[in-house]
Parts: sequence; structure tokens; C-alpha cells
Amino acid sequence: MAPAKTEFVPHAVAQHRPRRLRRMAARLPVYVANMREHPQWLAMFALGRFLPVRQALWRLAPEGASPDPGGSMFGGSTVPGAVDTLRAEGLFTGLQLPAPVCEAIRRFAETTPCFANLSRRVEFLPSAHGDAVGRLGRPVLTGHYFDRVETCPAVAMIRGDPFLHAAAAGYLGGAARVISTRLWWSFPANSASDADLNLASQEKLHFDLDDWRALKFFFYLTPVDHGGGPHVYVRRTHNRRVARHQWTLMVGHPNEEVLNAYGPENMTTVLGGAGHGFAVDPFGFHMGTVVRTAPRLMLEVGFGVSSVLGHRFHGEPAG
Ligand SMILES: O=C(O)CCC(=O)C(=O)O
Repeated sequence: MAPAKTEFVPHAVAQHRPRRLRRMAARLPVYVANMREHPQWLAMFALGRFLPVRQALWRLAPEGASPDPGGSMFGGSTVPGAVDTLRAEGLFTGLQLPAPVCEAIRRFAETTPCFANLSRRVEFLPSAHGDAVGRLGRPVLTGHYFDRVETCPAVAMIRGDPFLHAAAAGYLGGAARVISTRLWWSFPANSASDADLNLASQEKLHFDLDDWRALKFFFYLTPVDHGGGPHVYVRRTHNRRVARHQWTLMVGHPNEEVLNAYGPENMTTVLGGAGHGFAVDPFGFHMGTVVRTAPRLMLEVGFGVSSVLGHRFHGEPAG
């Protein structure tokens, strides 16, 4: 199994209020679309950031059965162990994809065009990243597959894996269901602007408000070291929240402010070889980081508890 190292890395990217407002403005079309399609989303978006509300709903959640499932591709981890770690830390590392499954997704991604910077305007093969930058005229930090991921059988196998479903039911309760499947590249970028970083969710600590309760499984399909754009998670922030991070419309907050509030010792950088998987409660503060070396290929399988909220199932923003 590829070792998952966790360690503290300082991130001193200061954010200022006008930038935060710009970030919010950039997300506005998605918020409006969510509200139109699913008016219930507004209640979750407005109230889901308040810890007492979340905790009350958590207490009311139906128990989920979480026996250790047979037939999983993930040996070596027990469901109760994963659920206990998630409850305590908000982060569980230590899953490993079988090499052929990891290879199959990587081959799919290398031979299927992806879309630049979350927009369908420019599509390109990952080997032609430089060409995409030229066509777009600005840095291309990410390449998403959106619904094209549905044509990759190995992704469907992971999404259906009994371990993921049992761990999600154990953590979220009986209503747990898949609410997202995303596959994307993060590419090296030396001159990314603040707006580029915001769009790519890189270098900016934030929490997600996808559902009243949610859980995301991430898998690195390429090896990720310090230069490879590792995921960063601030442990225990899934159930701790200072008032300032509840009484605000912002989901992103300056990195230094978050570290001061919750302790730099809780900031964890997830490193791992190809196939390394981990689970996070995305209400905890987290972020991607800029890739400095080789492109990172990442798979996300997200679980939530509501069937009626406006989920962007493949990560595509509202048009
Ligand atoms: O790219 C990553 O590691 C993190 C992605 C992220 O922040 C998110 O899914 O909200």
C-alpha cells in the first residue's frame, strides 16, 4: 500500500475582503441555478453553516448499518475503524485502489478529451495541455471530464464498491446516497491569478455546503508528493466552527485566519502514491494546492443525504 504521509505545510496566501467578494460573485450563477431548480437548497445553504443546526439534524439522522462488507476492492481497512476516524478527525486516509483499476482510469483519462477550467469552451487531451493554454490565452489549471466520466467502467466499479457505501452509511446514516462523481486533472501553473485559483479551489481554504451531511472519497490516480498539488485538510474542523465562520455567507476564509482559529498542527497535507484514497467530511476546511511538477489526476465520489438538493453531479457549474 502506498504510504499516505500527513504533515504540516505552511500556506501563507493572504486573502483580502474584495477578493473574497469576487470569489462569492463568481459562484453566484451556480447559487441562482441551485435555487431555481431546488428551492430547498436555499435553506441548506443559509442554515447548513451553523453548527447547532447541523448537530441537531445529525442527531435526528436514521442509523446506518455499517457491517464490514464482502466483495470490496478495498482490503485492509475496516468500516467501523474508518467511521470512527472520520467522526474524530473529519479525515480518513489509507485506502488503496488495485493497480489495474487505477491504470484503467488513467488510460481513460489520457485518451479522452477533458474541458479546460470548468468550461466546455476548450476541450483537449491532457498531453496537449500547452496547446489548450494557447487557445484559451490564460493558465489552464484544471481539466474536467464532467459527464464523460460515466463512460469509464472502472469509475463505476469504485462508485458501486460496498466499502464506500457501508462507510458512507455508517458515517452519514441510512439516507446516504451518491451525489457526485468527478474526474479531473490539475496542471502545473506558474502564473495563476487569484480568480484562476478560486475557480480551481486551489490554495484557498474553504468548506463545502453540498448537503446537510456529506462525505467525499478522493483517489489520486497519479503519485502526489509536495510538488504534485496535494489535498490539504484541517482536521477536526468538521465539527468545530468559530462564530466568525458561521455568521458569514463566505465559504472561503483566509488561510492564516483558519490556521489561527483551529491550530496549524491540524493542517494535514495528504501525500500518496498512485491509487491512494482518502475520505473527508467536506464541511471541514480544505483545499487543493497548485501543482508544481507533474499533472495530478483525481477522482471524487461524493455522498450526501438529500435527493432533492441541486447537486452538480459531475462538477459542472451552471451555465
Ligand atoms: O483539488 C483538491 O484537492 C480539492 C478539491 C476541493 O477543494 C473541493 O472538492 O471542494
